[in-house]
Amino acid sequence: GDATATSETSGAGSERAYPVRVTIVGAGDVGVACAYNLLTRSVCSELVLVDVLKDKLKGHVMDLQHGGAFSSTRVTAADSYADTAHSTVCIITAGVRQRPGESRLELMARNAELFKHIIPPLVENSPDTLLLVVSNPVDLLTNLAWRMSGLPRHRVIGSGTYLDSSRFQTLIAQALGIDPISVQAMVLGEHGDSSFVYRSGITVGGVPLRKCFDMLPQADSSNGGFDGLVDRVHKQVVQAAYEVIELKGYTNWAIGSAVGSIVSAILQDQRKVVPISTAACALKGLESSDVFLSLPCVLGRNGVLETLQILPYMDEDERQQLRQSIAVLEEVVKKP
Ligand code: 6V0
Repeated sequence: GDATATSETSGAGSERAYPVRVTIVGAGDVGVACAYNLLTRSVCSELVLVDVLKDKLKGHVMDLQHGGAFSSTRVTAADSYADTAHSTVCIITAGVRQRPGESRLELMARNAELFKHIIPPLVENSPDTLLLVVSNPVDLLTNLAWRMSGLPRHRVIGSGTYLDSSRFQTLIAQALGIDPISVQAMVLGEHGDSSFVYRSGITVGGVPLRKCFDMLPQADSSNGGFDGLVDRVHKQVVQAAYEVIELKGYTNWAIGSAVGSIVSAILQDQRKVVPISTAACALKGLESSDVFLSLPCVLGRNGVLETLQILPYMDEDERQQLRQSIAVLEEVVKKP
């Protein structure tokens, strides 16, 4: 780990070094799963948790602190946003969940209201921070957080379809009888119903899956072969959250793993290529778009170092699906 390294200091000319501090706003089921995943990685020296429910916050922080003999990360509960000062990364998992019958737009309105109390004080105390939005609808809220924060675009990201991609890789691997880590695949676009699989880019051990499909242990050439499997698994991915929520009430462990991986990539300047929510205008050909959605990004200490220019490498129907995902998000943004 790199837990004792110092973060960039705020303000030019400042000599003071600060610990590598990561703040998580929202100590609900998702926030706590993110905290636990980060603790086990020992990538930061300090983890600060913020929540409006003070007793629940205190209980979670005490419980996490009691594992102190097994982790080099110190966990604290913030009394106020002043305690989050000089955070290298701020993760936002605060937010209400959808009520039965509530539209995404209505959820957006409620969570947008909440962000007014979160983003300004966070950025005021950590002017050089990177924001990682997890709260849903994640693409719209990442866009909002960027607008409210005044931070450059490359320093505001959303977890986006990184989780969907892991779900996809895992389910494809299960179907083929191989290890998920050996499957490279990206789900892109909106973290939601209009997400799509970058199917021409799916590889197994570096070989395009479309080409090596029949050679894999459990590949079933009936049922539409490669395309049939991709379609079925993508449907399962879109349904995954609804299914888990039906069974246990919420999802948290997989998103916690995804967030742990994103934050490690940032703190260790890994320059890892990940599908995360970013400004679509970074893609040549989409310069006029003002939405955020998931595209493959090179992620490092300064946030999004590069958005991969994949448009020319996409099949025409994939480009169409990307435009469709953008249209869905633009529609919501435009509504008064
Ligand atoms: P939860 O368990 O209700 O936790 C939310 C927490 O936020 C609660 O503890 C609240 O007290 C807290 N909170 C509310 N307002 C504030 C505020 N102003 N300041 C600080 N804290 C506040 O919800 P859960 O943790 O299950 O989900 C949180 C959000 O993550 C929701 O919007 C989910 O929809 C979203 N998810 C996003 C995922 C993704 O892939 N992007 C995955 C799972 C959930």
